[in-house]
Amino acid sequence: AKDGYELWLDYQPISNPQLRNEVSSLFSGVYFFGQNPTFDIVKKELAISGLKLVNQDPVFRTERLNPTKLWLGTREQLSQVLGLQQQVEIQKLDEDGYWRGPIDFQGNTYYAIIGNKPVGVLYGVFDWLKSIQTETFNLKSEKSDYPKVKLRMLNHWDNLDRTVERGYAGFSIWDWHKLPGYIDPRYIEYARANASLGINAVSLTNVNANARILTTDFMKKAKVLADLFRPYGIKVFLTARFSAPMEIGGLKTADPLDPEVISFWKKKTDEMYSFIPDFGGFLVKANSEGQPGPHEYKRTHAEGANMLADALAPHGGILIWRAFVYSHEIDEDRHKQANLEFVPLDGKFRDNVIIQVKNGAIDFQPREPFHPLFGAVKNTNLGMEFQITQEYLGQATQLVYLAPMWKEVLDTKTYSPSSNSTVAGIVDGSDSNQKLTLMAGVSNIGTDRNWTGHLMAQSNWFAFGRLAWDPYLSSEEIASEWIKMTFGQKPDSNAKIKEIMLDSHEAAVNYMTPLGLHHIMGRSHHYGPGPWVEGGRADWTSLYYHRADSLGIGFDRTDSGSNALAQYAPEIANSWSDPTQIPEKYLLWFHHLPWDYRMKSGNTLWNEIALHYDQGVKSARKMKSTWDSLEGQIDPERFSHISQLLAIQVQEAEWWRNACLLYFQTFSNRPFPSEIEKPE
Ligand code: GCW
Repeated sequence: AKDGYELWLDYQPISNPQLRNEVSSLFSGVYFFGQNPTFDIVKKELAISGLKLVNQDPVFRTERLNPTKLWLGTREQLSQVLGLQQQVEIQKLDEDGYWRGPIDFQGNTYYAIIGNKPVGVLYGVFDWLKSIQTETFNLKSEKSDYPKVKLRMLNHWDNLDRTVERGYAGFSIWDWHKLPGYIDPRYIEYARANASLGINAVSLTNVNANARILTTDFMKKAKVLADLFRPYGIKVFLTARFSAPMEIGGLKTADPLDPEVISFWKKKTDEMYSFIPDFGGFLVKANSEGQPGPHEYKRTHAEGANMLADALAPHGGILIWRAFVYSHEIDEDRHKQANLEFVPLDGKFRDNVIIQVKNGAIDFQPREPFHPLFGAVKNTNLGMEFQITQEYLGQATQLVYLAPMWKEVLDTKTYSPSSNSTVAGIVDGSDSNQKLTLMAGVSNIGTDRNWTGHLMAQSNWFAFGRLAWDPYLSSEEIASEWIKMTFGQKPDSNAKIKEIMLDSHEAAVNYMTPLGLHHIMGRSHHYGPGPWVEGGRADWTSLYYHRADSLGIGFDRTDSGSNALAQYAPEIANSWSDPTQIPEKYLLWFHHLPWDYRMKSGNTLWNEIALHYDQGVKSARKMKSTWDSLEGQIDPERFSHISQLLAIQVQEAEWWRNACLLYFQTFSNRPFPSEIEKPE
């Protein structure tokens, strides 16, 4: 049954006869120029794919010359058969890069897949298999590629008891209870899927961390996973709870400048490396949402982070410190807090520290302007944190393809450090010159048979991996790849699936939070509308964010309000301060405007809001009807799974529209435009 367990690695039989012949011939003579654990994995992948694609076991030869057809190895291993020029070209690719293409040698032509390191061979093989699945493989042409970002990382928010914070696909796949003795086969499938995208790092545990993960017993468990993942090129990171010295170390303080605390972390880190010699490092959430941190001891984020970074440095480890910090004491506008705390520390972090910044300043909203830290610091390594799990985007019930949302942020010009800089350029180092680069995605993976709850949410795991590899790919090409790899070569239905995916994010923004509205979801679960949520901590209420009153709606972040806009480069601050110049999709994020404010369309703001909500519902219905038109063209299991979920999505789009419009109408006191379906 097509239940989604195979992800995008469900190699469908090749029907194109020429392609089939070519691939079959390559599988008939495979030669590896060396041996190592990563090549063993490549062999396994060739065995799985050969059988499925061309119904043939690969033949592994011990002789490198004819009748061998497919050559695999590192640049160094192949040096005797490669021209000098070619070796230089391959060496120029990043250490994780690969080259594949035909090589003429002593009168014969071989197809070679070459990496600078064994993992590059693995990446090259996955790319080659993808080209077969997407029918773009050309035996005669060359292809080379390398990742633009160094650390391409999943962040699991998985607790040790297997619950998952903001997880909607079952329990955690890490069975800590049965580790280290029992190895769930799923660990391997997980590593394979990540390696197929080039993901090379995972943080296994929740950023709301439990100090027990740093005890010897748990290190032994984590070691098993690290050993399994190593040949796939994946490094393990763990979250470090800042108060661990008190909780598991018996100390009275966690002050980062205290010698006993320093020595606790040094010993813990050394112990970690005794189990996992290539341990990636720690990921830390500190002084945010009640998590412990250096501020308790009047120390800065830099003092906290550097202390841990120093413990990791002798082992080559990396310390990732999150910029998602907020507390009412710092500023009334939560939007400003990360910059207020981190900009003064620019240049004070060690070289092996990366500050991991969410894509926007509030919190993974359906649409956010980019985080103003990008461009505001010059001497600090910044990494991107995206959320793959759809906390604020219908969770695992709604189909929302997230690549367009991520691309919107990555492509935005920051105008700093230079006038051409973009967020992507800062993240990949091309505009920021930073060497240590990171893109992290908060995982949407769980024990559900299809991994992600909603089968279509697999595309978000996939898209994250692809963008971490290359932030300049387009949402559209990523969608095309994923659809072909997931549903096979069916041009008509694939075009429709792509249309659904590419429309889905704008649809969700329209029926949830159009025109810059944000954080108006139900309290704490963040599912469904809750613009009326009030009471308790101000920045956890909806009124704080939408500020609707009888005069108008929106959060004034210009200089007449919180002036968060001043945290952006002047080019942005100036144009976005003007409601007629700011892209209207961000309007109410930065401006409080009267209900009768005239939009570019000529409509009043109130009518425009209503039209957007209504458009969101219409788009959701269209997604559903387009999908339903595919009945009979998609296997019944996946057809029905997605069709049923889309039916819920339509209902929920109506729920969002009706709830928000009826609620906002109590302030606007205006009728709905006649074109829209009357909310009730
Ligand atoms: O998005 C919010 C979530 C919290 C999460 C926090 C964070 C891990 O609602 O569940 O906690 O962000 O990113 O730290």
